[in-house]
Amino acid sequence: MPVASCPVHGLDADDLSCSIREHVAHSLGKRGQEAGCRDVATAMALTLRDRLVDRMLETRDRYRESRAKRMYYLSIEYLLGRCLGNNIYNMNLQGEMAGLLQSWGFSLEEIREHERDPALGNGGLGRLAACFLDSLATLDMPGCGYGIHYEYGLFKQSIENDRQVERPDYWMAEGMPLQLERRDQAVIVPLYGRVEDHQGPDGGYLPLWVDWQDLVGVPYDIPIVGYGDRTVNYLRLFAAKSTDNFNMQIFDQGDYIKAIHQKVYSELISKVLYPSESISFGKELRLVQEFFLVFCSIRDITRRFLKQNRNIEELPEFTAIQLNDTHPALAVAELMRLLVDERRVPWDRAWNIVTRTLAFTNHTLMPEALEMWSVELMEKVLPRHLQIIYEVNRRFLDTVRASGVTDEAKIRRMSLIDENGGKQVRMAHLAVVGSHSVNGVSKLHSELVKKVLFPDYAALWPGKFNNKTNGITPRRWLYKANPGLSGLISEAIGEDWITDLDQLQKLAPLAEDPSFRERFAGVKRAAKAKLADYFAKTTGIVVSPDAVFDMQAKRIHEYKRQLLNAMHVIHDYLRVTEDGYVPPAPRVYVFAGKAAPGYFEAKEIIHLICRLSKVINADKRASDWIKVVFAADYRVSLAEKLIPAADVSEQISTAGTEASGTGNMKFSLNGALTVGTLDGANIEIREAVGAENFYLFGLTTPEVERLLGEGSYDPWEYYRKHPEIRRVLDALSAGRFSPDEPAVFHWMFEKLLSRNERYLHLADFMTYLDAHERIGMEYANPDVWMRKAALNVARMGGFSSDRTIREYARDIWGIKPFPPKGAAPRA
Ligand code: T68
Repeated sequence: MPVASCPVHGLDADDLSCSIREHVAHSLGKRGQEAGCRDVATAMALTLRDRLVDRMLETRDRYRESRAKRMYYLSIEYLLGRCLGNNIYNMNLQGEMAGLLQSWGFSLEEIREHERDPALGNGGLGRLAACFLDSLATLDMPGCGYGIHYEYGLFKQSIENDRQVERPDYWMAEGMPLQLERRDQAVIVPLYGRVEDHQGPDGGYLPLWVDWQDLVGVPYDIPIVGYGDRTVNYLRLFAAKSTDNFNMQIFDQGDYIKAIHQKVYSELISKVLYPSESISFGKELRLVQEFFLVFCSIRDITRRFLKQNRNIEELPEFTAIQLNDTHPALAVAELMRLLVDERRVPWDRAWNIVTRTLAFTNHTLMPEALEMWSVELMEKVLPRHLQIIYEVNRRFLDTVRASGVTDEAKIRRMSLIDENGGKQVRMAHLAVVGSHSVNGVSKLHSELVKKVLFPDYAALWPGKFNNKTNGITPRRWLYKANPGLSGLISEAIGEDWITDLDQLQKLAPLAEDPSFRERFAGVKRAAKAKLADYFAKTTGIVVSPDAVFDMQAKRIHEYKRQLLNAMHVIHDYLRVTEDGYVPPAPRVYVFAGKAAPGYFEAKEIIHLICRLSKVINADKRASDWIKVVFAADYRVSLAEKLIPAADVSEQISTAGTEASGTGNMKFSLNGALTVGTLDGANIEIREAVGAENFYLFGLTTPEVERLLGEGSYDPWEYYRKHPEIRRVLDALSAGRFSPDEPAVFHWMFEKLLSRNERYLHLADFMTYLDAHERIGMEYANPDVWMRKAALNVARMGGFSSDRTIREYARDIWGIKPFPPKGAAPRA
């Protein structure tokens, strides 16, 4: 039919008002006066969606006409956070929307609180993917995301009897007005079955994957608008549905029930996000999820490519695919299968296409997180892919041997198949061998990827390995989350920083200006007062905005060392209550984060923090000086409340364990000072903001490696030598914070004093105390403190995800910006 001739939806207040009221009437079926907050929020989202879809079609045409090379980001997780506010800010409609809402008796903030966070991710990896989508669209780059449309996102956390309780997160309970269902582009996904050997029409070997079961992947598109509303890309999430083959012959009730079971199983595939970010799961359903993502995405990508280009051999000229960790690493085998089996491309040429298209990012060094799948399971679920992996391995090991390697131990180490015990496919090796680029996510991490994870590969292909230090989008993490600070910045240096974060440097001279510092301090205090209200409302705990807000917000994990922080809290408390110590400034210790449901130690760390909060907040001798808050259900929208109010950011992982960290960047960009180790991106943050504006402590990575390597770590030595350590550990083990269950934290005492305590808490404890001494002293002098805080903001420009995306685009993807006609490319 002819193209719609109605005008593109307008963006002025009258158009918006008209459209919102239209949606209340015709999409929600309500009269204006019946519409409550939730209805208004939905109608606003639909109103914006109309405009986003116009712009999305325009963007698609623009890319098509320029035959742009595209990048597809494959990630099993996306932590988008709420979309409504973000879209409003990126479209610069906050003034219009706030005005309209006010005239109807609502506020933008209360409306935004009605949106559920889509929490389709665990932590840093999923949030990074979301920041990248924002930057790609802002930079007008042809890049979109592929993922899974989980029905249940990451569990909701509440605290009951001082312990974490998990509840399902049915995030679409109120619908997801922003998404577009694309049933017409559904994909049929084969699984299980077996391979039969046949001869193809060309006489060559033709393996046939037969007797497979199928399910359907239905795409849902979420528009991703860049800042300034110039480009709208999208995130495509696939939901698993059963095929409609119910009209098959059913002979008896048993067959019918079996068929229904099959349907239930199909729909299980996208039912729930696995709730851990640090262990590999080894579960069949997870393997099926990974394949489901890969199959649907590769199908979609090649279908799209073939629509514009007949010659599949040109795929790498027009397509880049980034694998976000190993979860989508089956893409190597699936793209090979599609090329070799379906399109009959000879193996060598197919391999060339695959390796020029794919690139891989590693996000962890933790051995327990490295994915391996048993050969047995893979043979059951993906028989043809297993064959392909074996063939890739055979050819790869031949080339290794041909390059002169004779050391069989080395060949075994490099193999895609681990044969120490039951045979397993090493997904990281598959990803490295099948990609033209392998990157880590901070300078230190990228070095360790070469040295610790893949030394043999790095020797074989030194040019393949590179670094792309993570970044965060300044739109969500400063412009929208912290309107106070962002207003102050724009007043001082204009608005260009929003898309060119290096402009923040212009604030550096202002850090020397007492009147600017005063305004800066005022903004921080206002954010703290607002958070204090939130705490009072949600936890009943009353805190003073004049205290130091000291925060650790991230997943709970032993390597991140929330326990080190908790030990410091105990130390502080005992000093005040037993030694009569008077601190230079009161402190509020804020903790937030979820523990994987099966991770006992992490859950007990939450339990300890909640007990500390109860005991300390109720103790009159301490409560003027120390408060402890555990902010439940950490998620993107809570991060947006916490971060603007932080004075101190705790980035205290054992050196060499945190790949990068991105929370560290968000806090520092919002004017918190970091207390941190030389780990991940902390190192680069410290270089950028200046050593004098960062509280460093702890062992370095080589020192950690030495202690662990030699097995010479002796925690008892620290215990004997330092009365501070003794006092804290003895209090823990004596049940001081758990009088009803006196032995409940004893395991911590034992573990912290065990020779194989991998995270070396006691080795770093005394220098950690020193760093906090300095923090206390310097905070008490607002001139000194606010200068440091302002310099942190001024010098964080390099940590914009725009910078990261430009580096990926230039070094790995070979994609360029395609701004709309007449618009200048971003700086
Ligand atoms: C994080 N990894 C790193 N993993 O821990 C963090 N893992 O240092 C880094 O800044 C961030 O990635 C971004 O690069 C994760 O978040 C996961 O979430 C994850 C999920 C499933 C399985 C394994």
